[in-house]
Amino acid sequence: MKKFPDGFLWGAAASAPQTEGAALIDGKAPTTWDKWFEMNPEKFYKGVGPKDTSNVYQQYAEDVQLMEDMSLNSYRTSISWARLLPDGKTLNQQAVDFYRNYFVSLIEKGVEPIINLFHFDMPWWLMEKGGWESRESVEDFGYYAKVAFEQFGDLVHRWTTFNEPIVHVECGYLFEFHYPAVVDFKRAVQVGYHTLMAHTQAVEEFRRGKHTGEIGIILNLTPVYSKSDAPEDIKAKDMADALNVKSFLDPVVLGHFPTELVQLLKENNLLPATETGDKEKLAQTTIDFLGVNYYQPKRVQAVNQPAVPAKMPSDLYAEYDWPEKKINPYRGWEIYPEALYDIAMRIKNDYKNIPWYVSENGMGVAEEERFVDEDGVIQDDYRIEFVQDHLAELHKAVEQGSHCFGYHMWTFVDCWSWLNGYRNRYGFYRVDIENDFKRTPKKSSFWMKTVIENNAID
Ligand code: BGP
Repeated sequence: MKKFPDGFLWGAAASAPQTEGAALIDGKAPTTWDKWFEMNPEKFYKGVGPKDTSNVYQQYAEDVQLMEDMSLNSYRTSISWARLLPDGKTLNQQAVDFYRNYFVSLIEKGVEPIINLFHFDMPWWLMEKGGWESRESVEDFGYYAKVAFEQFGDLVHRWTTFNEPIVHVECGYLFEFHYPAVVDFKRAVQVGYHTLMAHTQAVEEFRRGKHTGEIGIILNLTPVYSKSDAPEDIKAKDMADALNVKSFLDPVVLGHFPTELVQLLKENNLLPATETGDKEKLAQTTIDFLGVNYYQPKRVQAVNQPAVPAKMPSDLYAEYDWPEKKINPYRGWEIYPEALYDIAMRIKNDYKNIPWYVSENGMGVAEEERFVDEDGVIQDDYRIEFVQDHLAELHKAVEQGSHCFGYHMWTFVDCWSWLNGYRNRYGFYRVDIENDFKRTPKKSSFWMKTVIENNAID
């Protein structure tokens, strides 16, 4: 048996916009997702938008009971900014009541709520004034964070500011997967910069309010591997790493930007507009703990014909299709558990061995109904193998001193996922969206319960 440390957090992660539903009731204002769906429903897989998602707004009590049945001791979700403060200023009491009831019911079942503030769900009123492109977003986010800490600080002791901030930067301003779907490297950098400053503002509010507990951020630390040891491939890897990993990791943990990133942005005319005092603020707001989402690594090689200045990240490095890679055939993503060990040791060696946890890991499967047996249970042995292999790598790193305090799967009940809708299923529980959102356990939920109760894997 490979034992994990006492008190290890075992749980699952989700987000408000992907699970709550109730998109436009009880005072909630629209987000970019609600509006985008209204404008272009055909962009969303099978035309399923953010309106219902997994109906957690109505069914959270049932889910919390299932979490207790599965012996989960923690659960991460987010607050919807547009629900809590529909116009950015006025507190929506119905939202306060909903979240307080939700968090209390988790706590009563022995499940610690870890609460995130922003998971790609920009309120529409803020988008209309430029979203993260506008410097005003920093103050607006700080105010929202302050209100959230005041309203729920007695119930929540682990807060995170953002989930995968690089994703709304690249998906919204480079790759057209999120609204406003523009393609502009310079604007993307500015959006990233303001997001980071909004994070520092929230950390400052948390500490100023003398709230108990800890504050952190959730980053997708996609490790980058180069095709070869040739200097040009290594250079491509370093650029990809500076843009995708160090860009957020260094400032939040070390309190400053990596010099190679500043240099890279300078050379390509991509430096963002800043304000006096930003640097000092970064240095003063380093985090207490880190959440790490890991799905698959990034493999890169040098580009054939670099464009100077770079118009897109693909002018700086090219994706590399590693011939030996193992693929999840049901989602197309690479499966490479060894990267979790590499991440863990990098945090230990280069990032002050800061306390961290796996805030998302998981295996998406398209058309998962095909694995249902005659009793209605999805036989997801592929997911069990996936988790087992990742936990083995994590365990090795913990044995070697990496300060990892938990492991969360994406996700608890199948949930809606942006333009992908319900295409890729990740949950321990299947959700039947055509049948009153009925939850049915998958085989992995029984297996995971044993892991949790033993605090160990075989
Ligand atoms: C992560 C996000 C989640 C979720 C997950 C699965 O990056 O934090 O919100 O969407 O990816 O993604 P997908 O459903 O596209 O497979």
